[in-house]
Amino acid sequence: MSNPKSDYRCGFVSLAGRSNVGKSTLLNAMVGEKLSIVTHKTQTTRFRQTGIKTSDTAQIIFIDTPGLHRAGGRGLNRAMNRTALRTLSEGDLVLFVVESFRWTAEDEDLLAHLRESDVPVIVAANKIDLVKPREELLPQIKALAARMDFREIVPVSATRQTNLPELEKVLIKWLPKSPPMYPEDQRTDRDAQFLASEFIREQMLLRLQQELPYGLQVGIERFDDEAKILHIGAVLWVDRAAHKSIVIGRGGSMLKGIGSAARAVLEEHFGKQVNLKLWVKVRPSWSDNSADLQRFGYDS
Ligand SMILES: Nc1nc2c(ncn2[C@@H]2O[C@H](COP(=O)(O)OP(=O)(O)OP(=O)(O)O)[C@@H](O)[C@H]2O)c(=O)[nH]1
Ligand SMILES: [Mg+2]
Repeated sequence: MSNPKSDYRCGFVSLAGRSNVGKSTLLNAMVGEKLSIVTHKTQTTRFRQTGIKTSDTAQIIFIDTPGLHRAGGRGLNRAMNRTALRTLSEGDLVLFVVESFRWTAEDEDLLAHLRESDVPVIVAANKIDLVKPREELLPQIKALAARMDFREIVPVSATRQTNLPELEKVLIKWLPKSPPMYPEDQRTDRDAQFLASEFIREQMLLRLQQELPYGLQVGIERFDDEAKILHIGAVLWVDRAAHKSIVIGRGGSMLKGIGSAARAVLEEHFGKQVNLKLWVKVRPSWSDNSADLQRFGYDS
């Protein structure tokens, strides 16, 4: 690392918040690279993901988590909530992401956990681009400040990239003094196969309707990185036999659409031609089976 100065700061920032507030969007915007998948649907993030931002003065390691949620008693929901809550105590700081204009019972659930923890909490009041008129923002921030003794509250818009340098400054201020933990050019600690499976799952979430996405899982079976072409073979798991034909679609059209969109994203990310092969398989009720959950990499 080029900067051996003793006042260098480095640490882990856990992103916490209910589903859909914009945690993953914020991670990508802060790191400047798409590492965590984003959709308009709830419960998009299912696994812990990291994003590393390195500058001359600090290295911030963001940990993205599944949104804490009340819905559903399936093993999958419990596993996701476990990941979310465990990550809270893992960080040097918690970045509590909320929608600046909306406070719900699930925000309140998370607040109860944050009150009990010793980790300093900074709030990112996100989606300020949706606050209209703009004068509404100040009372919203005041209402947030009254909920807990947060270290700081920073209004931001992750999609418009508003106020992100300010947020970065605040985070660095609260990080411990430490040399960097990762090489300067490393953006995440997850491997290429994990990213590939997530990019494929993102395209399925975007294309499939309603309940179906929650029973989807992607398993990488082949990942051969040759000089000019990357061969990826993946199984798209569904948890009900009836869902298999939906994912394949009429004459294979849905699967083709998922495949070509995913291939474009993968080629962009890996910077080379991708040969992508997808299969659909049924694993009945995997989302409520602890052995299957473990096999797919969920918190058991
Ligand atoms: N208008 C607006 N939309 C945003 C902003 N940040 C995120 N979004 C949108 O909010 C939706 C959810 O974003 P995500 O980043 O997937 O939210 P998340 O908190 O990671 O959600 P889970 O992974 O389900 O917990 C997406 O449609 C984003 O485009 C923002 O600053 N402004
Ligand atoms: Mg997310």
